[in-house]
Amino acid sequence: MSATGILPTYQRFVNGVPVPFSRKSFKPREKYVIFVVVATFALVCFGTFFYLPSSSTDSVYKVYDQIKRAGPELLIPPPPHLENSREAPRILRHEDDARMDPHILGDREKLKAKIEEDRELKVLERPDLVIKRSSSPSSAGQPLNAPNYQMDMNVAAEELGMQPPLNVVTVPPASSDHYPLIQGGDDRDSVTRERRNKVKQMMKHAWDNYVRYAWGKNELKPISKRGHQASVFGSQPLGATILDGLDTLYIMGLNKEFRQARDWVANEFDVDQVSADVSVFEVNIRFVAGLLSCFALTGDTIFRDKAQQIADKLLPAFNTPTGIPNALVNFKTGVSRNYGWASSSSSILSEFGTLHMEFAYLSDVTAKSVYRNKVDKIRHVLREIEKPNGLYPNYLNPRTGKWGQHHMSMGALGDSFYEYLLKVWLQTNKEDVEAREMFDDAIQAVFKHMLFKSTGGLTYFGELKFERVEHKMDHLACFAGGLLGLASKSLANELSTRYMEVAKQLTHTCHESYDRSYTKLGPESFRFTEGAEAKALKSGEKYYILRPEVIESYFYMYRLTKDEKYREWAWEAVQAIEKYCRVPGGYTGLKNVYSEEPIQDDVQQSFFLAETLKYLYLIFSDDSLISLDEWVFNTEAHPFPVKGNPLYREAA
Ligand code: DMJ
Repeated sequence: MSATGILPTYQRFVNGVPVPFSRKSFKPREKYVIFVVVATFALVCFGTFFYLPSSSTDSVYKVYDQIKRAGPELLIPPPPHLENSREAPRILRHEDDARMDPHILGDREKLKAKIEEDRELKVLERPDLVIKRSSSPSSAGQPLNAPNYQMDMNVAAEELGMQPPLNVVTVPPASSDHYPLIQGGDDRDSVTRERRNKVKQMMKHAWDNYVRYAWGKNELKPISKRGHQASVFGSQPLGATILDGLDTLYIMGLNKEFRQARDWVANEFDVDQVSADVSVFEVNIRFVAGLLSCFALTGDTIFRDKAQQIADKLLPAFNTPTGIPNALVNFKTGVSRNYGWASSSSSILSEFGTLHMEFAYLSDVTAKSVYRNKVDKIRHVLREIEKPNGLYPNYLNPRTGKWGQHHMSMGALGDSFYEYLLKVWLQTNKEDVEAREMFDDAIQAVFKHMLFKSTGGLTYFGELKFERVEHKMDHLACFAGGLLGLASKSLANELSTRYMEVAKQLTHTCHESYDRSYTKLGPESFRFTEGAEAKALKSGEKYYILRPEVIESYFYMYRLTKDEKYREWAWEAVQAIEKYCRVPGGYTGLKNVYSEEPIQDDVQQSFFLAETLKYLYLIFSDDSLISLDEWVFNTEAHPFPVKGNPLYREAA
C-alpha cells in the first residue's frame, strides 16, 4: 500500500513495517478530502429538513427563531415566509395556509391560537382580579366610609369584560382579598350605557387624532392638524396628552391605545433629554400624577419609575430659603424661578399647594422620604403663617416666607390648594387630621368673606383684592361644588349639612352659567351685577377651552346624592361639546360661548382627555367603577388609591 495514496490512512507503513502514528495534523490533500466528505453529509442532512412534514418544520422554525434572537448575524437567510413576518415569526401567512392540507390547517389554527395565548401571557400579565358588579358602597345619604371593597371570589374579572393590564410587571398589592373595580362598571340602565359609550367614542376621536397628527407633541391643534405647544410645558414636546390621557384610556378599556401610550412612555419618553423651563405644578399634576395613577391601576413599574425620574427633576425648585418651591424649573440645569408677573416674584398658592398627593404617594411607593419631606415643609409654612381673616392669599414669597398681594380666590391661583387639603386627608384614609382641620378652617373663612348670593338667588364665590370684592366667579372655581359635597359626605359633623347645601347651590349656579349661553357651554368667568348674573361681560372671559370643572361637580354630586339631574346636565354638556367643539381632527375650544357661530380656538387641551372625558365616562358608569371609597382623584382627575386600598402598592 502506498504511503501516498489518495485516501488517508490512519496507520502508516514504511517498507511493510507499521510506523507509529506520530504526526499531529493531516496533510493538505487529506484535509481537502475530509472537508468534502463532511460538507456533503451536512448538505444532505440540511436538505432533508425541507422534506419533513410541516409540524416538524415548525420545530425547525422555532429553533431558527430562538437562534435568530441569540445572534441573527450567525445565520443564513431565513426561510422565505419568515422573512417579512417580524410580528409573528412562527405563524404562517394565509397564502401558505391556502396550500395546506385541511388537517394540517386545523393544527395550524390551533397552533396560532396557542401562540396568541402564549403572547398574551407574556405581554399581559393578569392580576388575580376577581370582582363582582355591585351597587355603590357609598349610597346616597350615607357618609363615605373607610374603604369598603365589594367583591366576589367566584367571578373572574374576564367575565366582566375587563382587560388585564398590558405589558405589566405586576407588583403584588398589599395583602388583601379585595380588589376595587378599575374597568367595566356598566350601568344597569340602557340609556346610560349608550351615553357612556358615546363618551368613549369621543375619547377615541380625541385620541386617534392626537396620534395621527401630533403624536409625541404636547397637545393637538385639531383644525390645523398639527402639534400644539403650550408654554406651561416649556419649549419641547413632552407628550403631555399621552401622559395625561393614559389612565382615561385604561379605565375606558381602550387597551390597544393604552398599550401604544405605555410603550411610548417606556421607550420614547426620556426626561434627561428635556432642557426646557417647565411648570412644576403642571408637570406634577399631569405627568407625575398620570404616571402614578397608572402604576396604581396596573402595577406596571415603568410608570412608577418614570414618575420618580420626573419628580427628581422638579426637586431643585424646592431649594429656596423657605422650602416653598419656585414655579418654573429647568430640567437640564436645575435652575428655578418664579413668574415675573406674580406679585414680587411670589410663588402661587394653587401651585405650591397642589403637590402633596403626588409627592406623598411617590414616597410611599418608592420608600424614599425625600418627596414627602418637601411637601411636609410646605404644609408647615402654611400652617404656621398668619392668615389675614383666616384666609390664604394667592401669593407667597419663597424667599421671605411672607404673603404677596392679598388677593384671594377659589378660582385661578387659589383653587386646588383647598382641594388638596381635603383630598390628602382622604388619601391617608383620614389619618392626616391636620389637613382636614386646615380645610375646615379655610372654608369657614371663605364662606364668611367670599361666599355671596345674587339678587336672583344664585350662590357664588367672589374674589377678594385686599378689602375689595370682585363679584366674579371663574369656571375653575366650579370644582368647589363637588369638593364641598365630598367634604359633607366624608365626615358627619356640624359642618356637613352646610357643606352639602352650598355644594348643591354652587353646582346649580355653574350649570346656570352654561344654560345662559347660546352654545350651552360655560364661559371662563362669569359675573354677578345688577344687569347680569352668571354671565361673562368682558370679551376676554367668554371663551370655553374644554375645561372640566363644571362636569367634575356634576360627577361628584351625582355619586353623592344620586340626583338624576346631574346626569342630565352632563348629557347636555356632551351634546353641546359635540355640536360646537367636535371637528374632524379632534376637539377644539371656543372663543365666545355666546356666539351663534363661535370661532374655534384650535386647541385640544390635554385635560380634556384627562378630566372632562373621564368624569363624563364615570358619571354614566356604575358607582363601583373607581369608587370614591377606594380612590381619590387628584386635581387633574388622576385617581390615587386611598391608603388601605390593596392597589396602593406601598413599597416594602
Ligand atoms: C386642570 O389642569 C386642573 O384641574 C387644574 O387644577 C386647574 N384646571 C385645569 C383644567 O381646567
